[in-house]
Amino acid sequence: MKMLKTAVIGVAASTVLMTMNVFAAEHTVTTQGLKFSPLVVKIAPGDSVSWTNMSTHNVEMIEGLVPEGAELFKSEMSQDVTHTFDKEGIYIYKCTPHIGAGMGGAVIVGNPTNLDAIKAQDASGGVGRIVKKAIQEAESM
Ligand SMILES: [Cu+2]
Repeated sequence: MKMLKTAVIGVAASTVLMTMNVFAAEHTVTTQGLKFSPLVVKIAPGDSVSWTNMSTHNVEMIEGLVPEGAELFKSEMSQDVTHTFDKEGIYIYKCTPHIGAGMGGAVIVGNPTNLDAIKAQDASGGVGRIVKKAIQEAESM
């Protein structure tokens, strides 16, 4: 009887998880030296990205380089972190202490709805190089 009860609870729990997000996937970005790899990840709305090996790093979304109305997510230093992206568009982020060395990356969620807005920002330096890569990826979709 105990086994049956456990099985019933198990089925109920997995049904809840499936109802929440049937197709959600989790993607991983790993730091290698002062780089995020992969530099650009393409995901579907509702998917998550996990940043790992964050020894002396963090993730900070850059104002004006995320979809309008999207949260300006910033993670704790030196902590692995997972973030779920619901709003479509391109998100450019930096590692706060290492953006001078060009450490940052991009997440493209669904369609790159804010491509024109990001081009209009005319970002330069370390951020500019990340933006250029993200635009290349977005235009090849
Ligand atoms: Cu860093």
